[in-house]
Amino acid sequence: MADVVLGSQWGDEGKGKLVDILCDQIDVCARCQGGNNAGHTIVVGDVKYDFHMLPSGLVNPNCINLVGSGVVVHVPSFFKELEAIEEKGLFCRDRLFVSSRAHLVFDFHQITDGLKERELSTSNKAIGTTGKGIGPTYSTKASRSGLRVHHLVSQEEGAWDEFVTKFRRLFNSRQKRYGDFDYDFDAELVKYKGLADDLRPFVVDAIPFMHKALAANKRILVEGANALMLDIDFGTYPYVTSSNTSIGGVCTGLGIPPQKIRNIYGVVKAYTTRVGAGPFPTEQLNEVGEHLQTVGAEFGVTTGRKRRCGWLDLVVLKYSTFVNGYTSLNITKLDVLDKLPEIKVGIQYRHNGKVLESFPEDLNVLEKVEVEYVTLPGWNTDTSKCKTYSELPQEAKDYIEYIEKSLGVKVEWIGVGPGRTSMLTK
Ligand code: 2SA
Ligand code: GDP
Ligand code: MG
Repeated sequence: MADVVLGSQWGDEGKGKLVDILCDQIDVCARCQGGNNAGHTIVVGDVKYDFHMLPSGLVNPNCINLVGSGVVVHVPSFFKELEAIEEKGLFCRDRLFVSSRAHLVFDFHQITDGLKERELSTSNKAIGTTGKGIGPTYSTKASRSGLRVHHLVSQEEGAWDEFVTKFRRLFNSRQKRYGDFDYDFDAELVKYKGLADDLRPFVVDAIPFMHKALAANKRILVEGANALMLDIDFGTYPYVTSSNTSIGGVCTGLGIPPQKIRNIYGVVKAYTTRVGAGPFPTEQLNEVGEHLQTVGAEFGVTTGRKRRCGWLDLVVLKYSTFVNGYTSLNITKLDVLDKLPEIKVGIQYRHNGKVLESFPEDLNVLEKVEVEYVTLPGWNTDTSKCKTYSELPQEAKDYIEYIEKSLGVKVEWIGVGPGRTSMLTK
C-alpha cells in the first residue's frame, strides 16, 4: 500500500521533514508531480538538505527513490542536485530511479517561463513562478509536443535522430512564439548526447516498478510537492503551478490505482504562507506578518524569495480536506507562534454580507471577501524544547485541538522545530 504526504495550503508546510521521518519505515519513496520548483528542507543534526526534484527519501539509506512519470525533469539540474547531496556525504545513485515517461524540461522552457512572466508583468499579472520552466513544460506535454525521458535515452535504431528532430521542432515552435531568444541549439544537442548516457542507468519503466513494489507489499510513501491551493484545477487559478498537486496527481503521476492508497497525510503549517503572486485572504501586511516571516525564516528554498505570511485559514483547510481527504494531519511550525500574545484563525469568508459555502473559484470574489476570525490565546512559552504532546502548554494544545475539531481530522504529529527530532506525536 502507498501512503501519501500532501501540502494542504500554498506550499512550504514542511512536507520534506515529515517524509524524511516517515522514510525510516519506508521501502520506496516516490515523487509524482512538479519538478525542481519544489524546495523540501530536511535538517539532520548540523546537516541541512534542500531537495528540489529528487525525493526526500534519499536521506534514509534503506529507502529506494523514484522520480515518477508525472514529474518534469531538467536533466542538468537532476545531476546538479545529486552532486550537491553527494558533497554532503550522501551517496545514493544506486537507489535512485527516474521514470521513462517523465517529461523533459529544457533550458528553453526555463527561458520562456521568464519571457511569459515578463509579458504578464506588463499588465501586472505575473504569476511569480520559480522560473524553472515548469509551466512551459507541462504546456508542451499537454499540447503533445513534449519530449520524455525515453526519447532521450532510447537506444533503438534512429532514436537519436528522432530526438533531434523533435527537439528542433519544439525549440522552433518556442522561438516562433517568443521571438529569437538567445539559445545555442547545437551546443545543447551535444550536451544532451552526453546527458543521455549519464541518465540511462537511472531510467526505469515506472509502471511495473511500482506494481512490483505494491505486489511485494513494500511500504511506499508518495511525496507531494507544492500544495493543494497551487493545484492546476483546484488552486487559485491562474496563480497556481501547472500540475495536479492534489491526491489525483498521485494516481496520474505514478500509475497506481486509488485503492492502493492508504493514509493521506495533510501537512498544515500552524499559520499560512504563500510565495509568488495571487490571492491570500488571511495575509497580514503588518507586524504580525513580519513576525511570522522573521521567526519562521520564511524564505523560498528554491528562489530565496520572501514568503508572504498570514493567519491560519480554516476555509482553505476545509476546502483542502474536501479535495484530498486527509486521514490525519501534521501541524508544523507551532513553535513559530510561541511569542504571539493572541492567535487568530480565519473561520469563514463573507461576500456582500453573505457567508460563502466554500473557498470561491472566482478571483474577483476572493479579492472582496471579508475574513471572519476567532481569536485564541497565545501561550508565550518556548515549545521548541517539548518532547511530548503532554509537555505543550495548554493553550497550544487547545489550538491544535481547535484545528482538529474544525476539520474533523485527527492531528497525528506536531512540529516544534526544523530538526528531525522536533516532531511530537499526539
Ligand atoms: P511554478 O514555478 O510555475 O511552479 O510557479 C507557479 C506558482 O507556484 C508556486 N510555487 C511554490 N510555492 C511554494 N514553494 C515552492 N517551492 C519553493 C520553496 C519556492 C521558492 O520551497 O520555497 O523557492 O520560491 C513553490 N514552487 C512553485 C510559485 O511561487 C508560483 O506562485
Ligand atoms: P516543504 O516544501 O513543505 O518541504 O517545506 P520547506 O522546506 O519549503 O519549508 C519549511 C521550512 O520550515 C524549512 O526550512 C524547514 O526546515 C522548516 N520547518 C519544518 N518544520 C518545522 C517546525 O516544526 N518548526 C520550525 N521552526 N521549522 C520547521
Ligand atoms: Mg518548499
